[in-house]
Amino acid sequence: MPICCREPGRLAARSRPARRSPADALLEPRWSPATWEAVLSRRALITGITGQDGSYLAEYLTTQGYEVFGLVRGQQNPRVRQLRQLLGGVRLIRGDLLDQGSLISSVERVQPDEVYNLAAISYVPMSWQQAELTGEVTGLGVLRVLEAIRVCSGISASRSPGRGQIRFYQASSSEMFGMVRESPQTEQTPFHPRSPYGVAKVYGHFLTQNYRESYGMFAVSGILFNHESPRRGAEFVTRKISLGVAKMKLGYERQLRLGNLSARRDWGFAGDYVRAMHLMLGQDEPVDYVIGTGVTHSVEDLLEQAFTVAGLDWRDHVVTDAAFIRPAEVDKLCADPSAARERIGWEPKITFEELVGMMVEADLELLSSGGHAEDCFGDSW
Ligand code: NDP
Ligand code: GDR
Repeated sequence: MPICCREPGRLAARSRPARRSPADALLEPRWSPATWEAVLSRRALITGITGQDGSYLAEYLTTQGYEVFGLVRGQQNPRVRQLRQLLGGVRLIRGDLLDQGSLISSVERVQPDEVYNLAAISYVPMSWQQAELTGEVTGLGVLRVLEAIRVCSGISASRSPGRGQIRFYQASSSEMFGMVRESPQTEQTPFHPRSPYGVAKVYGHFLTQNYRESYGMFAVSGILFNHESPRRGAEFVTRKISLGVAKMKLGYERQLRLGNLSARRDWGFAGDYVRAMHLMLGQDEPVDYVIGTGVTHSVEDLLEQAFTVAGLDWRDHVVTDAAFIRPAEVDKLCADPSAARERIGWEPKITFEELVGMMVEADLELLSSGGHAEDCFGDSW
């Protein structure tokens, strides 16, 4: 007998947030009337809530009237206190993508309408150092979340989900395109991943598709290109540069050591990209989309822009260091986001120049007030 964790009539029993005005609705993306009705009282479970995207998504869904639950791992996760203080409305649940039981009991307890799987080992160079762990978390972790949803929904090969099924979003990545076969990349571009991280993401991507096809689950993947913000981890190149510029402007450091300056990426603003995740789950049919700006820049362009914001010349400060060169590089990525624009009405609002300016200004402010790189996560909430 299938295990069914969803209480009948739960949605009706829950307290509903106030209805939004028609004027608010005009500002909203293209949702069907059925989606509008359903969204009035929704619960979302986010894995990776302590990460960059998790924080923006939690904020965004809260403004949309959702009850937001976040999965946090570890006994002493340093970000838990920040999360509790700064986004009090979000409820935290202990769980780990390495632990199937914890995911089943999380889904069982929360009984979400939507699950966003953002948790991953997401730093590409680390995936060569800890390839097996990356496979376990970034790859098999997707299987465990999908299984938790399947088991809790009582779905089997012979029993498809009915109305009110849990909708699932998987954080797929442009790293799956790797050594690109065509440019710009669309939903049809074949994958050729160049890192253990990229390979694990391809597994999660195809598994999500497979659960959709095998069990009729509403499971989609957003193939997101690089997106950044003042909350970005300090190990990623945009934040490494914005922090480096701030340190040099304030006289704390004189040199910034980087790897491949000719790599090109399609960089956008994380706050724009979480709207795309939500939109994808609000459609009538589960469809995967490429999400990016359609504009590509090199690391050198990024340096030029960031140092100029602070009135500095990057050539006076940047040193290339072989320690930051990867065993296999992804040379150039550029999205073709036209399907997302035409079918779900998603468009980015922040340009590359605005993004870089925002990051450099935020780090100048952070460091001049005595803060540290990690503080940005909480301070900007
Ligand atoms: P971050 O690296 O900022 O966040 C990763 C999150 O995963 C953290 O909350 C981390 O929690 C959590 N996590 C790591 N391991 C586990 C585990 N074993 N169990 C539970 N949680 C775990 O990533 P982003 O926010 O930038 O990205 C979100 C997702 O989108 C990731 O899957 C990433 O691969 C993907 N992606 C990101 C893009 C980008 O440009 N930002 C582009 C395309 C895809 P903890 O605090 O405990 O470490
Ligand atoms: P990426 O982002 O690998 O694209 O993955 P990252 O910012 O790490 O690198 C972008 C490009 O910059 C080059 N680079 C450097 N990168 C870092 N981190 N540090 C350096 O010193 C440096 N010098 C040059 C890199 O070689 C690379 O070409 C991000 C992550 O968020 C993934 O989780 C996500 O899936 C993809 O974006 C889309």
